[in-house]
Amino acid sequence: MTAEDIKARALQLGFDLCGIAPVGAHRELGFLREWLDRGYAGEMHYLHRTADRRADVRHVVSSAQSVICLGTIYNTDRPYSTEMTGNSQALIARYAWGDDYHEVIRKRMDALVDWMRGRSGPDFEARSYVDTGPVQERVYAQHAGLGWIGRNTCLINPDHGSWLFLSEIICSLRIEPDAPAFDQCGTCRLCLDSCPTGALLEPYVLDSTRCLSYLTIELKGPIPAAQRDEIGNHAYGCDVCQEVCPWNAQPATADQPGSPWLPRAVFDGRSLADLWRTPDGDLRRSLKESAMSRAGLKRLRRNVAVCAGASRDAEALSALREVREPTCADPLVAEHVAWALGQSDA
Ligand code: B12
Ligand code: SF4
Ligand code: SF4
Repeated sequence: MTAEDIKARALQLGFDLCGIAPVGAHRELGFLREWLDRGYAGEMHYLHRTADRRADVRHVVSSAQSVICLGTIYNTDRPYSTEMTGNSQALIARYAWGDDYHEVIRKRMDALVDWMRGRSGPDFEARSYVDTGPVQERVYAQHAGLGWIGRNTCLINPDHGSWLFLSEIICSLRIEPDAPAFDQCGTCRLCLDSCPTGALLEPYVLDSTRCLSYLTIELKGPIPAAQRDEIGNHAYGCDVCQEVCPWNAQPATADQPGSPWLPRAVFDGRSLADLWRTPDGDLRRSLKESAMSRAGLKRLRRNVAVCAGASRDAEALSALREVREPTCADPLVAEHVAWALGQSDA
């Protein structure tokens, strides 16, 4: 089984990119420790707990020789948040619009591992991850030639842009590696200059505690009061530092019929007011098996409430006053509603 055989099979299974990285002490793996020490992980304690394993995939699979890196395009042809005028739309990061990528991609990887196992000896060992494993996915993807880690810290493929899910199979086979991708950011710094919160402190360095993606998705408790105004109408995640990137100016899309990444109706171009007025039951059904299921309904309502206050959108603020679905009474949500209504009076 050659690298070419594996790549051909990966494309047949629905992956858009496949490359092979060797295991090794790649230079970029070393940045994690300092990043954690500076407090940039915020409350994502799991990153501290697993830092030793993240330093090298051989701490995850001791017999590892190669990392098969896979990229899946999730973009669809909806406008970018940076192209929208006004602030009444509920902005939801495009990775979260469709089905839960963890599940969709896990099935494809399982099929690839089974296929490889059928062609390998009894010593074959493999472990596959999509997003949630103790692996610095972008570093291996860069060393597998899938793209480079840009100044916005995202992996950018020169042909497809950065709207890519990454996943990987760490395996015991010695497979011919690809050449690493090289940095093509040049003199550009659009992402750094456009980030609404200044979370990109310097090229390649992101402080999660200032990133809207962290504040609206990862943070479980209240959003710090001092940061609420910066949320604007970003109701779930943020795409700004990728939308402004020239490599995403003519992005590839996954728009074919039946694509799991097409937006669910509830999240497709809806206003903050519409989203808030949607009954809990409908929201729960739409969140089920979507990428947004992780953060859940309360955090979504918390975010929409903050957006209403931060954007001072009159319709969204009226919706906040009128709608009394059960989750609106949750203490976390209610406190953010009170804050938002306070902004309208200010
Ligand atoms: C924690 C995490 C987050 C955190 C922190 C993000 C971050 N930049 O670290 C938060 C919650 C903020 C986040 C946000 C998002 N995430 Co996220 N996240 C992760 C996760 C679980 C770990 C990332 C990690 O290890 N961070 C630690 C720091 C040290 O890494 P880093 O910032 O990437 O820094 C690297 C480089 O910048 C470089 N570097 C650092 N300093 C320097 C200095 C120099 C000089 C050089 C040359 C290089 C360099 O080396 C570092 C090595 O890792 C990965 C999945 C995984 N297991 O890898 C997904 C992952 C990175 N996220 C992903 C996505 C889609 C997002 C969002 C787009 C979601 C959204 N729309 O809201 C945003 C993008 C924000 C952004 N600009 O990164 C994708 C990215 C796909 C891609 N094309 O890159 C991943 C790979 C998940 C996946 N499997 O698809 N995420
Ligand atoms: S995702 Fe948004 S808030 Fe986070 S670094 Fe990028 S532009 Fe800034
Ligand atoms: S916006 Fe410019 S600097 Fe930022 S990642 Fe894209 S090319 Fe690199």
